[in-house]
Amino acid sequence: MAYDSNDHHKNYINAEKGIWSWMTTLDHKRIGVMYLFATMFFFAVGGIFAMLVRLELFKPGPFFSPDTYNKFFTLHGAIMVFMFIIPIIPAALGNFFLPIQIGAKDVAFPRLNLLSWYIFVTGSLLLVFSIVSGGVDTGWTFYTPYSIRTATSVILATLGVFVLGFSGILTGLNFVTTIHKLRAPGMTFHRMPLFLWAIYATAIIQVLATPVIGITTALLVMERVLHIGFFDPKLGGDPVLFQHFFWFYSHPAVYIMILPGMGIVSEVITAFSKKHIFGYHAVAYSSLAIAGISFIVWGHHMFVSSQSPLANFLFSLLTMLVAIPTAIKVFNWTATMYKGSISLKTPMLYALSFLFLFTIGGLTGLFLAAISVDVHLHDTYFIVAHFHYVMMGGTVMGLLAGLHYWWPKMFGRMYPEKWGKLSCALTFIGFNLTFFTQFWLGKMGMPRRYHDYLPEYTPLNIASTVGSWFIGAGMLIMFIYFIWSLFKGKRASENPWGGKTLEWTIESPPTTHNFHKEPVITTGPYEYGELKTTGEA
Ligand code: HEM
Ligand SMILES: [Cu+2]
Repeated sequence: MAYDSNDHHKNYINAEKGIWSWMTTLDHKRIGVMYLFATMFFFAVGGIFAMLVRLELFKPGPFFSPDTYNKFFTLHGAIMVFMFIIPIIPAALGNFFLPIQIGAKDVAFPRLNLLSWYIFVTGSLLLVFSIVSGGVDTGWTFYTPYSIRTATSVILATLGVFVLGFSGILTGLNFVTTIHKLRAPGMTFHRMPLFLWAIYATAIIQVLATPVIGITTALLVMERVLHIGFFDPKLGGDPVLFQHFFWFYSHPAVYIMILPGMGIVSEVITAFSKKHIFGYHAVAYSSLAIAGISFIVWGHHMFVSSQSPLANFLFSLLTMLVAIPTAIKVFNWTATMYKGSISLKTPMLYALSFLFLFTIGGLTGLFLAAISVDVHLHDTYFIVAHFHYVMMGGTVMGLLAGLHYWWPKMFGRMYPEKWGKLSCALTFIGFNLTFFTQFWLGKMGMPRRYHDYLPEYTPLNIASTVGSWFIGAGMLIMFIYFIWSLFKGKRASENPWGGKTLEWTIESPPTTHNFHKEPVITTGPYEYGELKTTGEA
């Protein structure tokens, strides 16, 4: 079945019919769509828990019981991190666009790809089942010794994380192999779209870091079930060891979360500025640099956990290094827009939101990397604000930029532009109301993870909760118009944005084999003709 189809009405969606054809599909695009639906569903579930957390904090005094509150924020965090933000961009959008952007028919191991999806669903079900069987109250970090001693469903939840990890590792392996082996003739590394450099760097972290969380959760389960002392002092273990293991994975994991978002922003900013990206090589290699440095900074989560002053000093210094490749990207995106012909469509609005919010998130990370500041701000709402500015202000905004950008290609239908802008505006305003206030609360000393607070924190908490309603409204509108557009949206042309990467040269939606004949690549990914001003390859 080589490139033989010239029937233009057949595409990957209607090529085969019935639920079974989806459940057994080996098509990377269908698998990407299946990931998209699953992860967006979990985004909604995690979002509902977030609204409940904010509801409790609307005013002092209990609304839910303290125990219920603990379960809400744990499930919110665990679902958002492990079932939404880590998988969604690589597994949904990466799966769909990686093969197309290198001019290939599929990923290197299509069966493994499908298996990864099933593993993902299995892990997610285990985690979801922990909700039904009483919930978990440890926080998404599962810190010991509490996680050894609590009577809640820690075993189910950590098994879920363990299984989900395999899905990520296998997807990462698949992507690294695909990029090395299946690039079309002429598609050199330096002609790859920057989204793929980001996905490549991410895949390397996924393969190298994820086994560590797998082993850590396995040890935790062994300690709970067999009472072997790894982490609990009562059994002769060391709780700080858990923190080392946990962050040895979870700091690199925050780059699993952000790098793909950065990759999307590189695509969207060039496409909507109609300009060659400024500093292609710098942006590409900074992804690899970030991936490398991400492995040697984990101790910045443990400045107050009995680390030696020397270790603290070194981790502080190394953490600050991350800012260099990060700032290189921010600079180059900004320079790309300079004198560009900018069109403020929804994807670009989300990309600009990313730029603005991620910069605040990254800069506050630098504050926290300074030990003397972190000692005061550790475990306060300042931390909550910092990581939401990077994870939601960064990754989620990048994801939504990419989702709107690629929606016409994936489903052959346009989303409604006016509603897109409205939803983006609501989300942006709501986001800042929800989380900027938390920097302030943290600075005033409000601790994180408490179900109640002192009266002096009330006004800012009210503002924060009201902000969460704006976000909720914005996201609800988006969910509705996306589903509406699947059936009623205006038909999309091949290239509604004038993009220059390979996916814009094929039909919307693509055929099962992507290309009618194998493309031969002779130019770089961002050749916007006469507006090309940087003179780079
Ligand atoms: C310039 C880059 C960054 C720097 C310098 C930085 C620095 C830090 C530091 C020092 C902390 C520890 C604060 C404490 O607990 O006392 C921290 C916490 C955190 N950061 Fe970042 N960060 C950066 C980017 C990111 C990114 C890109 C993400 C995610 C996408 C992220 C997610 C988090 C999370 C989730 C926590 C809190 C974890 C927890 O205790 O639950 N950070 N960051
Ligand atoms: Cu970190």
